Amino acid sequence: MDGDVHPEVAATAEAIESMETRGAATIADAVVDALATQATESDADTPEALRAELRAAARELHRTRPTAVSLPNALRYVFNRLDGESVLGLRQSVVTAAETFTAQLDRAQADLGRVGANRLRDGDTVMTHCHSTDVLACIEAAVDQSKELSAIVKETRPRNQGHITAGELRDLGVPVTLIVDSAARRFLDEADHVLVGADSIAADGSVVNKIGTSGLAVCARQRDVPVVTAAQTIKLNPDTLTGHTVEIETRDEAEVIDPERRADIGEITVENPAFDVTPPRYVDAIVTEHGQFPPESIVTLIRDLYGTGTGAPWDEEA
Ligand code: RUB
Repeated sequence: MDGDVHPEVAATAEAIESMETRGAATIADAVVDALATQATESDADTPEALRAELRAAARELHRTRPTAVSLPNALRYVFNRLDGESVLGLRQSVVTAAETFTAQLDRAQADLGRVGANRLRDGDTVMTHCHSTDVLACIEAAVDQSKELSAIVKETRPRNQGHITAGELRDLGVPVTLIVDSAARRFLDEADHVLVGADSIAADGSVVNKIGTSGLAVCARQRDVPVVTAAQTIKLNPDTLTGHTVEIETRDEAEVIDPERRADIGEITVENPAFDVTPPRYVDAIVTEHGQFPPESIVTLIRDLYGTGTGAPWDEEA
């Protein structure tokens, strides 16, 4: 029988569900913290009872954003390290795993940034799509190395996250040219790199990222502009090793068109997929905290980091 879920775990789940806690790394961090709280605050008097509580807590957390790959990756990290014949030992294994995970996460973006910065030369122009903190980390590291860069920033309809990117690049002192998405091909001739983030990376090296990434990548390939994806390894999707596909979230159609305007137009269908899939042949490199990889070789990194066993250990009775 499953044990009680600590109120802080429930609060964390609620914050992720409402997107108050958002972003791959932030979600992952919150999830391992919540498991550590469950372990340390538990009244369980046997290891079996504590394991049941941890599974219940993980299920509560997992149901919030089942398609955010960093969430199950963080849960698996802790569950794969559960160890101990006593309550005390088991509790300590959760706390140690959570601390190690968080410490790795804190280092990952800075390490990734330095790898990505090595690709950028003084005087280069990068084209960006959407808003990715991993991409910004690469540019920031290059700026720290005294490289002068400029940026062409796609506004990224429908939510215009390009505006956030533009502001953050200006804070770094990088000159920014903001363009509408449909001007991307026109401006690719002035770009030395296309730099995008990822929400998820599949075992075949496909990159799931903000809608419009794949069209940009195809145009960039036609123009011989290298496409680089900056993605911490918590974005790697081990489920895709076993043939699972990545679910693409769709968002409210009101993001695309104002409901009144839509009513004026008459009977139409509006689609608003949040992400698209860029096949590996259009991606030159995936930059991670472990180095840069051709997309076709990312499967090896996924196996090294996550093993071949995926599944959901929090659903098991053992
Ligand atoms: C954001 C988006 C970003 C990735 C990577 O889309 O597609 O490129 O999430 O971001 P949305 P990061 O704003 O709709 O979530 O590098 O910060 O993890």
